[in-house]
Formats: sequence, structure tokens, C-alpha cells
Amino acid sequence: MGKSAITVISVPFGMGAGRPGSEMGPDHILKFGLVKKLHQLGYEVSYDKRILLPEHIEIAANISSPMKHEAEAIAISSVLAREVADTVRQGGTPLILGGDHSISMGTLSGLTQHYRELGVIWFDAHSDLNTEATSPSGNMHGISLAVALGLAGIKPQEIASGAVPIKPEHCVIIGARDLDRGEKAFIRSCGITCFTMHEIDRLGIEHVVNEALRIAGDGTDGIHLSFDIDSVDPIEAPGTGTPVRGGVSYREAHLALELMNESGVITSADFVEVNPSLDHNNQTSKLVVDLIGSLFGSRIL
Ligand code: HAR
Ligand code: MN
Ligand code: MN
Ligand code: MN
Repeated sequence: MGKSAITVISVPFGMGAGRPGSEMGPDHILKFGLVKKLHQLGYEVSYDKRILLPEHIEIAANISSPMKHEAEAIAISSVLAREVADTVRQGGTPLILGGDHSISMGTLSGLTQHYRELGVIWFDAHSDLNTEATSPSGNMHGISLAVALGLAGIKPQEIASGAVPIKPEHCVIIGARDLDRGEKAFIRSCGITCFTMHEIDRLGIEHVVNEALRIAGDGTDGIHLSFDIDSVDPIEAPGTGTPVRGGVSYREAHLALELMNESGVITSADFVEVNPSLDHNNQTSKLVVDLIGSLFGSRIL
């Protein structure tokens, strides 16, 4: 990432997850020194933007939808999309703090108003590629990537007029280890690249990330990193709602983000699914601060 100004956008929204708590994520990440860290790295930072649910949700709830809190997730995403698009228009680098992963519907709908061929790196234990028809849980955070790709009933244009779907060949998932049946079938057929934990074990995180950057950068005009903290092993990141053992290590996570920084091609990022109510001594919030530091150029020497 270049040294342009960073616009931190807090999204204290957790209704897309199956349990409460991730709405406290942004305040905790800020409390544990994010702004100070970014200042030390030489960035100008604004951090007063907070996306709240509108008092009157304009989008009528789709009563026939099996998804829980669908209207709220769409409403918060619409407001977020506007803020993200404004940030990009003003030349800032958007850094969005979630919140559960449903908010990335908003991040991506805002970004594609400017980046018409956006690459996406989705760092996650899950693929979030269920649709309303395949979701086993009804939780909105499990369908957000499908929405961004235009595969779900909810379309990106409903979240922000002027948004376009992400193309599957511009999308790379890293860290997957808990996929539902419908998601697996879709990944096999659609042209998305998915580096599961198996591939990370065999190829190494450096190779995987370099490949991801190449694929997401090929023919695109920007690359968004969507970092779900449950990609990291629960030993390091226990403060998250759907932990899955066997995730990337502390070192692998840092190296991945350092490589992304070195590449200079990441144009925005969101960090999601921190749930402070499940955390141990705030270690997950502190980890996210350090990981964001690596993405923005923090070095040991
Ligand atoms: N695949 C499951 C579902 O659709 C679980 C989704 C999980 N959670 C997340 N997203 N944290 O990455 O409900
Ligand atoms: Mn996710
Ligand atoms: Mn996840
Ligand atoms: Mn292309």
C-alpha cells in the first residue's frame, strides 16, 4: 500500500453472525492502538467514521427469505458502500473494521463503483459462498462473497446502485478448511481459486500469497483484501464466533500480510469477525492491530 491517507471506517454490526459480540470489534481494535501504529508507520489517519444502522430500514424485509436479519445486513451494507465509495473518490485508502463478515457486501459494493474490475483476496476459514438456497444456518455472514459475485438472490446493485459483481476469476480464497457442500460444488465449477489449508501446508504461505496476488491482480484495477480473523488458528485468535482448528499460524499470517504490503498492489482492506466477548485477554484484538501493521509496512528491522 502506498502512503496515501488511511480512512478507518468502523462498522459495529454483528447481526449477520449466529451469535452476538462482533459488533464490539471495531472499538476494541481501535482501543488497542491501531491509530498509533499507523501513525508510527507514517500514515495520515482518519478514524471518526462509524457506520450505524439507519433508524428506518428502507429496504422491506423479504419475508420469504430464510436468512436472518437480511434487511439489517443490507441496510448497513448500503450505508457502508456509500462511505467506501466516497473515501475512494477522495483518494483515501479504505480500512474497514467489522463487525461480522456480512458487512463485506457493503465494502465490495462501494469499491466496485470505482474499481470496475476489482480483484479480491478472501482470507477465511470459510468461503462465505452459500446462497439463500444453500445456507445451512441462515446467517448472512455465510453468503457475503456469493452476494458480491452476483450469485445470490441479493444483488450488489441492490446494495449500491452502480455496483457491479466481482468476477470469479479475479477472486482468490486463502485458508479455507470448513466448506459446506454447496460451496464446494460451486468452487469446483466457477473458476474461483481456492487455496485451502492443505495447499498452504504443501506449497507454503509465501507461494500461495504470491500466486493469489498474481491471480487477483491479473486484468484488474485494484485488489481488496478481506481478512476474516477466523482464518488464523484459534490458538492465536480465540476471539471469533466460528473458530475452526487448523488455521494459519501467527507467523504465516504476518508473512502473508508483509508480502501483500511489499507487492504494493492492495488498494483496500477489511478486517472482520473479531468477537471481543469470546476473546482471551484481548489477544485477538491485539493480534489484529499487529496484522494490520504488517499490511501497512511494519518491519522487524
Ligand atoms: N458456512 C457456514 C454458514 O453458511 C458458516 C459460515 C461462517 N462464518 C463466518 N464466515 N465466520 O466466514 O453459515
Ligand atoms: Mn468470513
Ligand atoms: Mn470465517
Ligand atoms: Mn479479467
